[in-house]
Amino acid sequence: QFAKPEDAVKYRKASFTVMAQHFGRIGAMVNGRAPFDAKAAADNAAVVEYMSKLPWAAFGEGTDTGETKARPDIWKENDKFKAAAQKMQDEVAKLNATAKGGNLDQIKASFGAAAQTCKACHDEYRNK
Ligand code: ASC
Repeated sequence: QFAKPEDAVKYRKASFTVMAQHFGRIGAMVNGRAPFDAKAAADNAAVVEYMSKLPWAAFGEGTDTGETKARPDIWKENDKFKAAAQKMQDEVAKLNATAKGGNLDQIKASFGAAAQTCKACHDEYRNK
């Protein structure tokens, strides 16, 4: 799938970067740093949901190398890591569904739940 481990590392970082960018645009609206625009929120949530599916294939065996903050526990307790990744994807899918409804209070709640799954995985599996 990836020619070199470094390619996998680059790919997963790139996909997280795009996801975080679009998640952050929703965050700005949710936190009042940007005006609420229901269409923009829904468009961004759709990108986030799509991107949330991509990084995981790039955490294969042997990709614990080079310029990465990924902690070895990802591979030592891979089932637990995969479950955490799935939880994020589930919450992000809910955020996307909520965003389609256009209700800011509901989007706030879904955004918070999704952000919590980002943080849980970072606390457990990402080096500072
Ligand atoms: C973001 C982003 C994350 C999460 C995390 C939530 O916008 O880039 O990694 O939210 O900060 O706690």
